[in-house]
Amino acid sequence: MSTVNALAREISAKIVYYGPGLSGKTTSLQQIHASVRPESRGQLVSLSTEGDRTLFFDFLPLKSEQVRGLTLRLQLYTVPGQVFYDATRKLVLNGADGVVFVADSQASVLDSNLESFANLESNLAEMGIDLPAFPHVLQYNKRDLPGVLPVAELRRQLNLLGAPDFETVASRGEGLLAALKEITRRVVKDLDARHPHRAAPRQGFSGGGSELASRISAAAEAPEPAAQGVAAPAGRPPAPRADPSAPEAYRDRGQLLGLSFARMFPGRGAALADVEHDLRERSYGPAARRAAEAVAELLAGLRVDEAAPAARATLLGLDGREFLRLGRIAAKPDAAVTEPEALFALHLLVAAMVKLERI
Ligand SMILES: Nc1nc2c(ncn2[C@@H]2O[C@H](COP(=O)(O)OP(=O)(O)OP(=O)(O)O)[C@@H](O)[C@H]2O)c(=O)[nH]1
Ligand SMILES: [Mg+2]
Repeated sequence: MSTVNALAREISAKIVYYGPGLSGKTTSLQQIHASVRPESRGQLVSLSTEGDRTLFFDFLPLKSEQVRGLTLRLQLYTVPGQVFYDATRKLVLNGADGVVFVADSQASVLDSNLESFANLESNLAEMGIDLPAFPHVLQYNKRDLPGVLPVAELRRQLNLLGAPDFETVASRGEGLLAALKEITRRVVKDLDARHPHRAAPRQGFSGGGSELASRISAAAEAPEPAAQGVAAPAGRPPAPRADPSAPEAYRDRGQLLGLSFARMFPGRGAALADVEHDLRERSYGPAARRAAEAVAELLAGLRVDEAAPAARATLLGLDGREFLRLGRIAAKPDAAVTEPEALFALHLLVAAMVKLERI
């Protein structure tokens, strides 16, 4: 799930590599890892594999420095392609901001590609997401093998929505960064459309100031495909995606079961309810970032001359050290944020709201 953390001035987005078994998803992440500078990448983590086969997922965090002080963090995941791991695929897909579908170009596996693409569509639909309006691109992989299907045929069979598509040879790293660059562009544009009041991170990409983006551009050997009529993601309403399978109590975040600080602030507790929702879902990283973002917004709304957020926090009566700690927690990678830290973030948001009420 994408988040904007105004406090740490960073945006984080999740991109999932989806496709049938052995199509080259893990290889794609391995080669991306190998071709990005060490400063811009984290460790490639492969959770539970059996030989070549992914049993859970691979994870690769990437970071890009932005010109105007905004950092873009990408979290790349792969799903296990084998048909019987559908529950795991759903878990990994949950909260994705964009998908790279990795098809195997060999004629003998066309049916597996079609089955996997249909599986992607239905799993997204279960999460309340409509693929035509969701950022996605395709890789036609293994172009180095003899006798693969022509691209026109793959396009006709798999790319009915006219998404950007790329010929790739994942094992040699060819075409991967072009595909990654395009999905990133689409995800950021989509995020922009859903949070129009936020700072636009696209500047880093178009201006060439982003380390990752410029490396991606430099290494992108395939020309960008002509516009193929994908429905503009900007058409999606700026609302959080609903999960129709979620229990009723969670669907409406204002109606959380049990204890909720959000009820202290009738009509103004939406952000707080979102943090509490994340905590209940054990999404501690997003909870902490959301809380930090909400605190930053509260501080930004203070009518005082003081510009620095830390100074504003102190003026509001927040503990300066606690405020700094919140920033540090929110800047951590999702997986590193613990429950006590996320609860601390919630505490600080509640404290800020309580203090603001007294002004
Ligand atoms: N010739 C060729 N082989 C490739 C290419 N990409 C991947 N492979 C090989 O295909 C096999 C499967 O690749 P993986 O990346 O493990 O496939 P996967 O999609 O992660 O598979 P699952 O984890 O089972 O879903 C490996 O032996 C790779 O070396 C390619 O572009 N060309
Ligand atoms: Mg794999």
